[in-house]
Amino acid sequence: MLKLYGSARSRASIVRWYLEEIEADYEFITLDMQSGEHLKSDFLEINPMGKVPAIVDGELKLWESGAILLYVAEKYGKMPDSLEQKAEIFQWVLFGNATLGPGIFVEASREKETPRLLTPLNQIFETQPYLMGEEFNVADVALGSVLAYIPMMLKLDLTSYPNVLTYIKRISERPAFQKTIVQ
Ligand SMILES: N[C@@H](CCC(=O)N[C@@H](CS)C(=O)NCC(=O)O)C(=O)O
Repeated sequence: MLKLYGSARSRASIVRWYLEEIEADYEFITLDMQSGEHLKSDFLEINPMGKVPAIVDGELKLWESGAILLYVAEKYGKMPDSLEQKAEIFQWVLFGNATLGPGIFVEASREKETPRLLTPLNQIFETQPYLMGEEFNVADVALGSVLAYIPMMLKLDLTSYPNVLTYIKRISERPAFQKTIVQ
């Protein structure tokens, strides 16, 4: 069974959210990060960077939430068959983790990046309920978790982006989100 390593308030919740969405069998292994369990040799053998989330699935040890989400979607969840459609999912997962997250959560870039990044997202959600159209997929977990963490963690006024707010509400109401994303 797939083992997911993390702690309650960590990015492991994002992977958990997706595992619950697809009703995958997994074991959640809680590391005591306060006492530095993630920096001890047992865990460093899984992720030498000493960060969570990480998974062990058979022989595979994998870390970085985006890479884990894409692997899990391909193996246990739902991925389109065509490379072009897959590539669009890769794009959104990487954008969420590498551009949107740092753009908004790193204070130095927040003021400049928030309107640049949220305006086009607001336009996308004006015409469709999910990132890639009518159907929720793993890209919504990667990008949606970044968006959903904004009101939880920052005092940022999102009223200029009403469709983004509606999207955050829509994904937050999903049972798997409620079960896994700690508020
Ligand atoms: N980009 C990584 C970030 C991983 C990360 O920074 N995880 C934090 C918890 S949310 C962590 O393990 N911090 C412990 C540390 O840096 O010592 C991902 O998305 O997996």
